[in-house]
Amino acid sequence: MNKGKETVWITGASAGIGMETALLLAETGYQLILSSRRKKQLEDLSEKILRRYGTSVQVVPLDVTERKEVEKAVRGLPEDWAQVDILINNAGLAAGLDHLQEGDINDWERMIDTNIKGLLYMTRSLLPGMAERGRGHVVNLGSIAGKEVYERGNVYCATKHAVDALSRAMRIDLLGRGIRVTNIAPGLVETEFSLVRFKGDTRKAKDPYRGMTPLGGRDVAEAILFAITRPPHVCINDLVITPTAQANSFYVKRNS
Ligand code: 8X3
Repeated sequence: MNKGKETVWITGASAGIGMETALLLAETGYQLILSSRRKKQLEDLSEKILRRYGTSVQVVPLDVTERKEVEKAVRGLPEDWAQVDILINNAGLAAGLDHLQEGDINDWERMIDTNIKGLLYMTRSLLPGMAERGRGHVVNLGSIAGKEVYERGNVYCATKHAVDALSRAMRIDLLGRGIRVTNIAPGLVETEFSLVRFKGDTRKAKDPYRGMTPLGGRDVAEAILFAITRPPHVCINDLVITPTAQANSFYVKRNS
């Protein structure tokens, strides 16, 4: 399958789901703009893509929580890359797992700034171009935490509920503009996610995946590829993806 030269901008591309999506989409023939705060990792990924697939990507180091930086990055795209067909709002994180009354307000702000405001800054900057061209696709990385609320998930769950709500809102506001909006809601995916949530505590970070086979970033990347390769009249609204050993946020079958 070769989709030719559609341009895709992936945020949070330096690791996990973002990185796997970048590799899969490069292999499929998309032209990629890759963003993350981590310039070195992006450059390594860009070299790997060039080596493997002979495709050069546009590396845009960017903190999506910085509104002015986002606007400048979009304005500063080279002419050949300026028509972004698909935006994959992947940058996001969970920080902390505490009861609300003990929560760290800095954690809350990081999650709200990245998961909600960062997604909005990117989307607001790229949608006018898509609307003008009458075509485009926004893929938002939600979560099963955007479908249910679990103990200690409070603010993280709230941000992912916001992503879910914004995906639905975009589909309404963009109706008739030829722009598709897909919400991807994964369950347990083994990436840096847990290490970030538990602030580098490797023992705690392994616990959610204990005695079961979680999803990998590639599993989610494949679902994203499915959504963006549907014919233009088909919009995949919402994909909830869990490991077979997970029914929802509350039920996980473990071997030990
Ligand atoms: C990640 C899934 O279950 O850790 O968004 O909230 S979960």
